[in-house]
Amino acid sequence: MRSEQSTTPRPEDRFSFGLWTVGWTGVDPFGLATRPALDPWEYAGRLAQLGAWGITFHDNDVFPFDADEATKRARLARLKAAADAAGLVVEMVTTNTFSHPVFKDGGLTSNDRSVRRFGLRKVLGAVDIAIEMGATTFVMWGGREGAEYDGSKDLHSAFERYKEGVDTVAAYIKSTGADLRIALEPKPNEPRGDIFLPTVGHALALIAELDHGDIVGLNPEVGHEQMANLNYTHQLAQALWSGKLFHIDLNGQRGTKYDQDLVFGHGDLLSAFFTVDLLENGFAGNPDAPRYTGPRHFDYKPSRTEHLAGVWASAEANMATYRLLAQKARAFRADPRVTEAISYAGLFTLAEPTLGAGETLESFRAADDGFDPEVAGQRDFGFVRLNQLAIEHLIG
Ligand SMILES: [Mn+2]
Repeated sequence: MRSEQSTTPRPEDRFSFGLWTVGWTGVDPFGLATRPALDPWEYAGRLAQLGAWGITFHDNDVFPFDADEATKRARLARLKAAADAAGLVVEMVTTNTFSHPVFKDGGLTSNDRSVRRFGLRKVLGAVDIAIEMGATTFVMWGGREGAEYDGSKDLHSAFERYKEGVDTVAAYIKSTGADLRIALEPKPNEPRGDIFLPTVGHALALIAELDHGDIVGLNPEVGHEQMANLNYTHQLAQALWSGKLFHIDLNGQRGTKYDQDLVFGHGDLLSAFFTVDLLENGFAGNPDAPRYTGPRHFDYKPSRTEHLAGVWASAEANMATYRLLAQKARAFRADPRVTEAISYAGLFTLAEPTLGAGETLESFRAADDGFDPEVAGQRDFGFVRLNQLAIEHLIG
């Protein structure tokens, strides 16, 4: 039963928003701004009124690229004071290494070494801000780290420089003793033709090569994975399994097209249901498996057709949709028909190791399990019935 109570956000939901989300004025490659720009503390205050628990920002969401030190300090202090007064947590800070023309070929992997040195200093400066704000996650989205032309980069050197950059930032964070971890955010393309670390899997592979990879994990975004035609819930699952799901960016995307940044659930709703099911209920066949415990962070854009009333309505829509899906996912798991269907489908037996405890490879290969492939081939898994139960809970 839908009620006002059921969609009202609560602090324990830990909903957070980037200031650049509600702060997007609607500028796109084809059109001018459709809304006025407010000050960052105005967005923060409004998000708190709507029931958000936290905010996040890029350095240049708060002060201009060319701001002097006094301006930076004044604007950061004003935002922090507004957040504190509203009871908002600044849970994540990140760096803008994509807007200014200097970053047109990347911040950490530009072919121009002087740009890389400038970019790395800017990222380290944002780490200082993150620590000052008490943030626990530092996102690195390398939106301009990439290429349009295969001949324009020595790709081996590009990966070396990406590793050097992330390792330098991670080592600096460790040297400060701050409770802060890096979360890499994969994206396949846009703004570059091909962005390095296009998917969760690519980012995990880079992390495995780092000297300081222990404090480096992932910030997977719904739309970024779906732009690559990948299954977002699977990407979250593998990051969790790897102990690397540090942060999430929730939004909506409809298939393999430009980055839409729709409200969460306004793209692939069934995928959003199973994403929330994983986040709220954990893995269905293995209650002891790792769970995501971080904020529910939204990285969306209010469509440029909306004015300010629509901006606030769309921010509320993210939280309401999440809460509705969480209620439905809980009801789904509590349904005895679902428990039976999950068991019938074999999810619990997948948790059992394939080899027996202490079983040697020699005895395993010689063993006669009495297995009959013709009989096993006739097994019915009931996956469709299980999926239909999800549909019934989702739209019923
Ligand atoms: Mn994002």
